[in-house]
Amino acid sequence: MDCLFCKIVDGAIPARKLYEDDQVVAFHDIGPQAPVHFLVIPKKHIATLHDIGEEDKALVGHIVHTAQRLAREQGCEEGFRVVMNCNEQGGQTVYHIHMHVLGQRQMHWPPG
Ligand code: D5M
Repeated sequence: MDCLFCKIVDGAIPARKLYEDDQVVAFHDIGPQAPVHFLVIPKKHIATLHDIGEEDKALVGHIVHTAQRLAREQGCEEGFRVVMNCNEQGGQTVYHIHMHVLGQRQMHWPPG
Protein backbone atom coordinates (compact mmCIF):
# COMPACT_ATOMS: atom_id res chain seq x y z
CA MET A 1 0.00 0.00 0.00
CA ASP A 2 1.35 3.37 -0.98
CA CYS A 3 0.91 5.15 2.34
CA LEU A 4 3.54 7.52 3.71
CA PHE A 5 2.74 6.83 7.35
CA CYS A 6 2.64 3.04 6.83
CA LYS A 7 6.18 3.44 5.49
CA ILE A 8 7.16 5.29 8.68
CA VAL A 9 5.58 2.47 10.72
CA ASP A 10 7.59 -0.08 8.70
CA GLY A 11 10.80 1.95 8.98
CA ALA A 12 11.04 2.36 5.19
CA ILE A 13 10.95 6.14 5.65
CA PRO A 14 12.85 7.64 8.60
CA ALA A 15 11.14 9.76 11.23
CA ARG A 16 12.20 11.40 14.48
CA LYS A 17 10.35 8.99 16.72
CA LEU A 18 9.33 9.93 20.24
CA TYR A 19 7.59 6.71 21.15
CA GLU A 20 6.56 3.35 19.73
CA ASP A 21 4.67 0.34 21.02
CA ASP A 22 2.73 -2.51 19.43
CA GLN A 23 -0.20 -0.23 18.51
CA VAL A 24 1.05 3.31 17.89
CA VAL A 25 4.03 5.40 16.78
CA ALA A 26 4.67 9.04 17.71
CA PHE A 27 7.12 11.23 15.78
CA HIS A 28 7.95 14.89 15.28
CA ASP A 29 6.04 16.62 12.47
CA ILE A 30 8.26 17.45 9.49
CA GLY A 31 6.84 21.00 9.29
CA PRO A 32 6.31 22.06 12.90
CA GLN A 33 3.60 24.67 13.54
CA ALA A 34 4.59 25.16 17.19
CA PRO A 35 7.71 24.61 19.31
CA VAL A 36 6.25 21.20 20.14
CA HIS A 37 4.49 19.50 17.22
CA PHE A 38 4.36 15.76 16.97
CA LEU A 39 1.97 13.20 15.50
CA VAL A 40 0.54 10.07 17.08
CA ILE A 41 -0.57 7.45 14.56
CA PRO A 42 -1.93 3.92 14.77
CA LYS A 43 0.22 1.20 13.24
CA LYS A 44 -2.99 -0.09 11.66
CA HIS A 45 -3.81 1.67 8.40
CA ILE A 46 -7.03 3.66 8.83
CA ALA A 47 -7.40 6.24 6.05
CA THR A 48 -9.66 8.85 7.68
CA LEU A 49 -11.72 9.43 10.81
CA HIS A 50 -14.74 8.26 8.77
CA ASP A 51 -13.11 4.83 8.59
CA ILE A 52 -12.81 4.24 12.35
CA GLY A 53 -14.88 1.21 13.31
CA GLU A 54 -16.35 -0.15 16.55
CA GLU A 55 -13.32 -2.43 16.78
CA ASP A 56 -10.99 0.60 16.79
CA LYS A 57 -12.40 2.33 19.88
CA ALA A 58 -9.70 1.08 22.24
CA LEU A 59 -7.00 1.97 19.71
CA VAL A 60 -8.32 5.54 19.42
CA GLY A 61 -8.34 5.79 23.21
CA HIS A 62 -4.74 4.64 23.25
CA ILE A 63 -3.83 7.34 20.71
CA VAL A 64 -5.39 10.03 22.93
CA HIS A 65 -3.72 8.69 26.05
CA THR A 66 -0.35 8.50 24.30
CA ALA A 67 -0.78 12.10 23.08
CA GLN A 68 -1.54 13.30 26.61
CA ARG A 69 1.38 11.43 28.17
CA LEU A 70 3.91 12.59 25.56
CA ALA A 71 2.62 16.18 25.67
CA ARG A 72 3.44 16.23 29.38
CA GLU A 73 6.86 14.71 28.71
CA GLN A 74 7.49 17.44 26.11
CA GLY A 75 6.85 20.14 28.71
CA CYS A 76 3.26 21.06 27.80
CA GLU A 77 1.90 21.14 31.36
CA GLU A 78 0.46 24.61 30.71
CA GLY A 79 -1.69 23.26 27.91
CA PHE A 80 -1.60 21.96 24.40
CA ARG A 81 -3.84 21.39 21.39
CA VAL A 82 -4.74 18.21 19.56
CA VAL A 83 -6.02 18.26 15.99
CA MET A 84 -7.28 15.52 13.71
CA ASN A 85 -8.10 16.64 10.19
CA CYS A 86 -10.62 14.60 8.19
CA ASN A 87 -10.71 14.57 4.40
CA GLU A 88 -10.01 17.41 2.01
CA GLN A 89 -12.38 19.94 3.52
CA GLY A 90 -10.97 19.18 6.96
CA GLY A 91 -7.46 19.89 5.72
CA GLN A 92 -6.19 16.29 5.70
CA THR A 93 -3.17 15.73 3.47
CA VAL A 94 -1.92 12.31 4.62
CA TYR A 95 -4.60 9.60 4.43
CA HIS A 96 -3.59 7.56 7.48
CA ILE A 97 -5.21 8.95 10.63
CA HIS A 98 -2.97 10.97 12.91
CA MET A 99 -3.39 13.13 15.95
CA HIS A 100 -1.42 16.37 15.84
CA VAL A 101 -0.16 17.53 19.25
CA LEU A 102 0.91 21.18 19.36
CA GLY A 103 2.25 23.05 22.34
CA GLN A 104 4.67 25.48 23.96
CA ARG A 105 2.93 28.51 22.48
CA GLN A 106 -0.40 30.29 22.98
CA MET A 107 -3.14 28.80 20.79
CA HIS A 108 -5.98 30.85 19.31
CA TRP A 109 -9.55 30.26 18.24
CA PRO A 110 -11.07 29.95 15.68
CA PRO A 111 -8.53 27.83 13.82
CA GLY A 112 -7.91 28.50 10.14
O1 D5M B 1 -1.17 16.52 8.40
C1 D5M B 1 -0.13 15.78 7.85
C2 D5M B 1 1.10 16.16 8.59
O2 D5M B 1 2.10 15.21 8.31
C3 D5M B 1 1.66 17.51 8.21
O3 D5M B 1 1.66 18.36 9.37
C4 D5M B 1 3.10 17.24 7.77
C5 D5M B 1 3.33 15.86 8.33
N1 D5M B 1 4.28 15.04 7.58
C6 D5M B 1 4.24 14.75 6.26
N2 D5M B 1 5.26 13.95 5.94
C7 D5M B 1 5.96 13.72 7.07
C8 D5M B 1 7.13 12.98 7.39
N3 D5M B 1 7.81 12.28 6.45
N4 D5M B 1 7.58 13.00 8.67
C9 D5M B 1 6.92 13.71 9.61
N5 D5M B 1 5.80 14.42 9.37
C10 D5M B 1 5.33 14.43 8.13
P1 D5M B 1 -2.64 16.59 7.82
O4 D5M B 1 -3.49 16.68 9.05
O5 D5M B 1 -2.90 15.38 6.99
O6 D5M B 1 -2.66 17.86 6.99
